[in-house]
Amino acid sequence: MLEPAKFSKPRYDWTVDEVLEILSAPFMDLVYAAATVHRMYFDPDEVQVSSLLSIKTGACPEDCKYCPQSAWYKTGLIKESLLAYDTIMEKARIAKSHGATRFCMGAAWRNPKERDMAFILQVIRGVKSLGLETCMTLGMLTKEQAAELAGAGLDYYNHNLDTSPEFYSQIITTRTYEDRLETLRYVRDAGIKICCGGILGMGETRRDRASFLRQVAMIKPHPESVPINLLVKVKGTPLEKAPDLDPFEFIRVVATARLLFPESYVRMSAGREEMSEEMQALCFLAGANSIFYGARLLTTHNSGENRDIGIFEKLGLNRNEKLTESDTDDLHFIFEKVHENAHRDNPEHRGCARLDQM
Ligand code: SAM
Ligand code: DTB
Ligand code: SF4
Repeated sequence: MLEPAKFSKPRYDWTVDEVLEILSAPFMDLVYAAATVHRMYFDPDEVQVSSLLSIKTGACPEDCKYCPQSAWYKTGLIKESLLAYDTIMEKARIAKSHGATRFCMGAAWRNPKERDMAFILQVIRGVKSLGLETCMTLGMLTKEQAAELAGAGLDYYNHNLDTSPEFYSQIITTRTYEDRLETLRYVRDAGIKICCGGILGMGETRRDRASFLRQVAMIKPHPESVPINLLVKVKGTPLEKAPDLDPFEFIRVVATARLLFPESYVRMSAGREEMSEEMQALCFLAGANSIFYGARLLTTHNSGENRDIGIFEKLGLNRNEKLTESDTDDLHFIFEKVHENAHRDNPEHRGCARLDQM
């Protein structure tokens, strides 16, 4: 039997075998222990809600085999240069007015260029002035860039280890695991909170999943936020035909993450569109307490907002929040409008396929 009290304090010295043992415990035992530990630090009826925006889309030089934004694969994605400041602010305002407390911005870069930094810092200050927490994911950083982001008040930096060190080279060859760890060190040293997790369902073994979790758990102190993504299989990427992951395996990883990271937010990140309501409920029970809310993730569909409201209502989550169905209809409409305008304003996008669909 897993003893919940053994997980009440963060540990940084787990071995892969120990994590594998937790991950492989009888399912009910594992979920019960995770739910118990969840209650030690969090209100189990509260789920943190973040909103995600791609501020620079596609044409990324990295070869991450899961990613629709990599320039190496033909995914039909329309690339977009950096969005305008006003467009980003408009989307942040909408996200806030509809219940998001954190605004996460992603750029399809290997790393930010020096010439882009002033703009990025302006965006951080602007979004923060709305009273939102800010999160960015821009790729690898130098020590100096991390300090600049911290100076502008960035709250979180998302940089995922993605998988185990053993499996990593089958997924990405253009940067190393150590590169990722180095950026995470710079982020932490600069005083920015870390959001660091990975992707499940890329063909990795259970041992890889244990080894990945252990790597994240060696970051001291633990990342404040641990996103667990289920691979979104995008046509044209090398992983488009990856075998489906058993939903119970995903829940096991969420529960194990809750046990290893008792004080951190564990986010059910990409892939919720493919998950049943019951599976998501089990993830919440097993300690997931953060989601992305909104029509889109970065470039792919998110789980529908109306569906999320339904799940929240059925489970009695966030009872004091103001997410209503009419709100989300507005939200969806406004998001589409903003996106359409962003396209029309950009000469490169006139006549592009996405405009025709709008
Ligand atoms: N380029 C930056 C980087 O890689 O750090 C930031 C953006 S990148 C899209 C952010 C994260 O999204 C990746 O680390 C990966 O974990 C996740 N991601 C990308 N494509 C995904 C997919 N198809 N399914 C699930 N997660 C994905
Ligand atoms: C994270 O771990 N997942 C988010 C966020 N961090 C930036 C991104 C998910 C991307 C899913 C594929 C897409 O929409 O392009
Ligand atoms: Fe580029 Fe990030 Fe996608 Fe990798 S995950 S291809 S670095 S956008």
